[in-house]
Formats: sequence, structure tokens, C-alpha cells
Amino acid sequence: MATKDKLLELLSSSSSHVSGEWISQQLGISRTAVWKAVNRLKQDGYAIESVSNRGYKLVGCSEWITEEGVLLALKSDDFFEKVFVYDTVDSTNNELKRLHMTTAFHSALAIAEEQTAGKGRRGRSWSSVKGDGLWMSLLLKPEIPPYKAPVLTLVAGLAVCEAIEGATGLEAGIKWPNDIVVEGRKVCGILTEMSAEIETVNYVVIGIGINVNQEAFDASLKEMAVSLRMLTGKPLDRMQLLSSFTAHFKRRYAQFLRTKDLVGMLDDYQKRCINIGKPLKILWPEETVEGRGLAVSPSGELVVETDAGVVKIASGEVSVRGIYGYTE
Ligand code: BTX
Repeated sequence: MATKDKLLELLSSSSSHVSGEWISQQLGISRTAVWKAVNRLKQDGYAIESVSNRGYKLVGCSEWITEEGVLLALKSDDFFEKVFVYDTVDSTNNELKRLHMTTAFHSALAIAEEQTAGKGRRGRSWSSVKGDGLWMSLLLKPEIPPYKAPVLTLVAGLAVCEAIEGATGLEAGIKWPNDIVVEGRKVCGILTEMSAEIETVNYVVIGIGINVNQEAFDASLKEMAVSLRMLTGKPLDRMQLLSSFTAHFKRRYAQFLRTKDLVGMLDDYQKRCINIGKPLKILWPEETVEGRGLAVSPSGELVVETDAGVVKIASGEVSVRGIYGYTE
């Protein structure tokens, strides 16, 4: 770990000022080296107060996503074997898949300040402007058959809702299977991809895009998209949100691995699933079927009551009345 990262860890674990002398003893470095490391952190955007005779105190986190900020948010935990932080990348999902081809790793997180070709589902694009979102992907290797992999979108969605609720107090809903919605607009989208053999998953990449600090969206998105800042009226610390998301995700992922389904979190999931009890349309390629959402099954399918009887859908497009312009 670089000296500035160790210093950041030390400063963030202390709620009051700490002297340069004490830091130099803790890190085994000279006072000049402490001063240099403080300046490096300031260059990275951290606000550090220095008061004579009292020392240094961390008073504000970096506005920018930095490697040390991400590692700190992850609390030096080894859930992710590798962590990759980018200023600009085409898509964090694509980047993790490329990296995995050259260096095999067991688990990884990739996060970027900006994506130039952020991907949605079915060839759609995901707007990922610089500095305002959490654009990230998780590569994991669960021992599950491929047909269970889509459940991980739901697991991640639940963890996103929990992190948003904890950070903002807002009520976040899940529009099955992959949108997180607050006050009828989309605050987050999830794209899960996988590499698999017929019976086993090699890896899954769960891509998560959370709109955090955008102040507005362009005309093509403004009816449908919203950011947490637009909802709360104030900017949010993205690293705190990352920290909270990873804590919730780890707990939910462990629950998922125990049963390889949603059993351990079904009530919490259904409570947030906005499809349940609502009129909806299932947009199959060959036809559109109207119905009403009844439940989500333990294996993650959406259970829908239609004129032709109850159907379970495992994937696909569902439009819910009252959400994103489906109002008729
Ligand atoms: P989706 O296909 O459900 O949603 C894509 C649609 O959502 C777009 O066609 C557009 O209408 C709308 N949209 C685009 N950008 C935004 C935005 N920022 N906020 C709200 N609505 C938007 C959803 O696909 C899956 C998105 C996953 C994004 C992550 S980011 C990290 C990772 N890397 C990557 O390339 N994709 C994932």
C-alpha cells in the first residue's frame, strides 16, 4: 500500500486531529514524508484541515473516484481479488471481460468515472457521464448452473435499493428484473452478462449504473431518468454509496449462495418489487400480453396473471402501468 493510502486509512479512522509526529510514528516515516503524503491526498481532491499544534484531520472526501478512495470504501476487504479504477473506459463490463481473458482472477470490481460506450440490455446504451455516477461491474464465479445466473441481477438490485435507502432515506423500488426506480423514474440499471459452458458458469459480470449526482438529463432521458441528487436536492458521496452497496451486496450474495435462489430474501425483494399488484404488459417478441403482477417466485421469475391463466416469466421486457410513460 502506498504511503498516501496508509495515511488516508489513518486519517479516516480518526474523528479528531492527529499530529504529524504521531502519524510519522505510526507509519514509520519522516515528518517531511507525512507532509508530502498529505499534499498528495489534497491533490487527489481530499479536504484535509491542518491546524498548528493539533495536526491533521480529514474533513471531506475526494469528489473524484480514486483508487485509494475505492479501496477505503471497500474497507480493505478481500471480497474482490482485483480492483480496477478508470478515469475513462468504454464499458466496465467489457473491460472486466477483456481483463479476464489475459489474467484470470476469481473476483473483481471495475469502476469508472466515465463510460464512453456504457451498455444497456439488448444493444441499448447507458448514459454514463463523467463524475456523476457509480458506473461499475462485479466479476464473480458462483458455482451455479447457467440458468440461475439471471437471479444475480435481482440480488444486486435488492442491494442497490438497500444502499440507496440507507444513504438517502428514499424509498427505492425494483422494476423487475433490472431497473431501480424512485418516484416513478429510473435511478439505476443493471446488466448481467456471463461466460458459461452448458452446465457451469465460468463467470458472471454484473454491471450496475447508478445515477448519483447528475443535475439534469438531456431531452431523450429526462422523462425516464433521475439521479439521487435530483431527488434529495443535495450531492451525495459516491464512495459512501459504494461502501454501503458492497456491504449489502456481500450479505445478499452469501444468502444467494446458500440456496442458489431468492428464498432467504424473498420477502424483502417482493416488498420492493413494483410489478406486484400492478397492471403490466409483457413485451414478447411475437406478441404483447396484458396482465397483473402477482409475485416473484423463489427462483426469480415474475408471476403474472393473464386472461389465459397464470404465467411465469424468467426474463424479458415488462412495462408497468404508471412507470416511464405507460399510462393508458
Ligand atoms: P436497459 O436496457 O434496461 O436500459 C437502457 C435504457 O435506459 C436506454 O435505452 C435508455 O432509454 C435508458 N437510459 C440510458 N441511460 C440511462 C441513465 N443513465 N439513467 C436512466 N435511464 C437511462 C439497463 O439496461 C442496464 C444498464 C447497465 C449499466 C451499467 S453501468 C456499468 C456497466 N457497464 C456497462 O456498460 N453497463 C453496465
